[in-house]
Amino acid sequence: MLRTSVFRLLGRTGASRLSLLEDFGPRYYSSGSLSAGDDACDARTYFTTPIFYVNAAPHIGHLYSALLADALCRHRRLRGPSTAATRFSTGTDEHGLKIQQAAATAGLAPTELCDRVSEQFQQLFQEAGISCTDFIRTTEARHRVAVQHFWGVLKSRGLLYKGVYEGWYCASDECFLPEAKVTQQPGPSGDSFPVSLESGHPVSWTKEENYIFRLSQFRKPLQRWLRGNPQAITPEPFHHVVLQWLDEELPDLSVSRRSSHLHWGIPVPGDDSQTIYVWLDALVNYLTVIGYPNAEFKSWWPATSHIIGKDILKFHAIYWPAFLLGAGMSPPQRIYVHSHWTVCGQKMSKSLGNVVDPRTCLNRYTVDGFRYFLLRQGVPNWDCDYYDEKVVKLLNSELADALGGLLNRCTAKRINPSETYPAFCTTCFPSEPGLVGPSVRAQAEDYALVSAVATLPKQVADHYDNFQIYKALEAVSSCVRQTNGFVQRHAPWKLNWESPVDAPWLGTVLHVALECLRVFGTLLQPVTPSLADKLLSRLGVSASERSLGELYFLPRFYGHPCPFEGRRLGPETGLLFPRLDQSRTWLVKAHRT
Ligand code: ME8
Repeated sequence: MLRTSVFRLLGRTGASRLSLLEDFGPRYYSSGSLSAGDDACDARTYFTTPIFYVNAAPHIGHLYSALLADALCRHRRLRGPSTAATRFSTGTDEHGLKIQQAAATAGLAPTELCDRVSEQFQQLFQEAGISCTDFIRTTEARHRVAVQHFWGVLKSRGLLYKGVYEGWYCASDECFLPEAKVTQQPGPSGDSFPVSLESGHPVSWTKEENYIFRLSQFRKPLQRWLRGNPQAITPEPFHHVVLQWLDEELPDLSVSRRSSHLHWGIPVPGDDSQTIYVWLDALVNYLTVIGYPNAEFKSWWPATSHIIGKDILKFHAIYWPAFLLGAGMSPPQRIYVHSHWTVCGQKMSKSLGNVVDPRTCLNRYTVDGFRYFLLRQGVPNWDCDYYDEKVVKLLNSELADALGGLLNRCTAKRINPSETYPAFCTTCFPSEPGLVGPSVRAQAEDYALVSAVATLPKQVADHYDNFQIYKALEAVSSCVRQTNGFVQRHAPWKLNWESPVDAPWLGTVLHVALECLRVFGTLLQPVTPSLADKLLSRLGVSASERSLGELYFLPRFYGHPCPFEGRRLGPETGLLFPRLDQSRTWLVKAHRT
């Protein structure tokens, strides 16, 4: 649609055409709505990942959660106006029965286990380039203060009462389950034991006097919130699921456990015989990070985007907004939900021995390679299957061959001996398509390429807004293919710099291809930061020219000066992404045996 409109615009003649280009051209090709002046971008945004349980080492699913948040946050920063407008937190969830039991099984004090595994998450995230501004551990003193304060607010508003809770509890998922969500599973010796229908984890019967939260009061307010904010939960199917849950009965929720049973947690203020329910404790981390209960937290709340996996949707989309409403606060602005990674068709689990270690993957496929793979192949709406052959195939075809090959073709010394950004010739490639003349060389497909790349930043931003990062990468990849087709079609290696006829067109072909590469490099920064840096540095694009607000694609085509024309290319001539050897694909097979 945009392509048609720009052609309509370009189709006008004479002075009016020029003034229209002045008025509208730059907005069209500079990804106008993505730039610094944009209202949405002036506002602050606070991105969060879930905080990760420390009962076991991180796996690729955890890294995926963090990468999605990282890419969203980096993309938001690219839109400007300044990185100070974003905050990005992650951390570890260290209390509760699950951790208490894991420490006992490992023969460790809970603090020892927490320190050890929390450190593994921090190391992984550092290695993977997760650009978080905050890392929180729920065992920190600041968090205890925040949770106990939040509890006090709920109590003072009459939302907590003492009552007897009787029912199933799943320690692995740290949740209560109604009878209908429990089934019997046959054990190895023929006897059966009760498990959660959803997760398959064992459950046990509990009967305790606890503090209970009046969750049932919040069914209607939650429905109103979701119906009034259709984008609150993205992708849409998850929004729909939550509304369906809210059509059912919403019983009150037990929010504490007897301390004699659960000692590893935050005590209920004024009642040491009870420990605060780990999910209430964990969810408040999002407030602790931004300074709650001090008033400073208000500058970041509720401008919050939570990134979560589908298994913890109920906690974030029902319990958390209900707690917040109960405390007199607004629910978070957005909840982005993703699905899970399976391995060779199976759920990842310690007992199956198929857990994929993300640090091994980062070493094997490089940080940028593995980031690209997870974000390009991970689809939020459905589970995705991991196996090594898939990684090698994708990275070789899209990063090494298509993108790396394109860069190499346009910058290699034999084709670009002056190693500069060549000039664009408006006579060879006039802005009006369909012109004929002896020096006109551009063809219809070339105009299609320019139009596709010009609209790419907006398309990518829309995909980010809809939490479809894989579609953003698919769109970039498709434009890379189109650009390779452009270079192939005009075979610059057959043109001669010495010929006055060939030279302007040869320069134009390279100029257009480099401009496309500049757009790809800019748009890939949130996903493959080092690779994008290498690409942009090779093109001679300085650090201050890499934001979306600065992305004036192919200005010469639109009648504007191009700051890159004649500029020297960067000195780094190495491969952008080295091809991977198929024989490196034994990681998952090794796990399977
Ligand atoms: O749930 N594929 O922590 P967690 C993709 N502590 N994502 C996966 C996955 C997989 N195979 N397995 C897990 C918790 N995840 C709580 C959160 S937040 C206040 C408290 C994702 O370590 C999962 O969906 O079990 C979740 O988003 C995240 O990893 C943390 O899971």
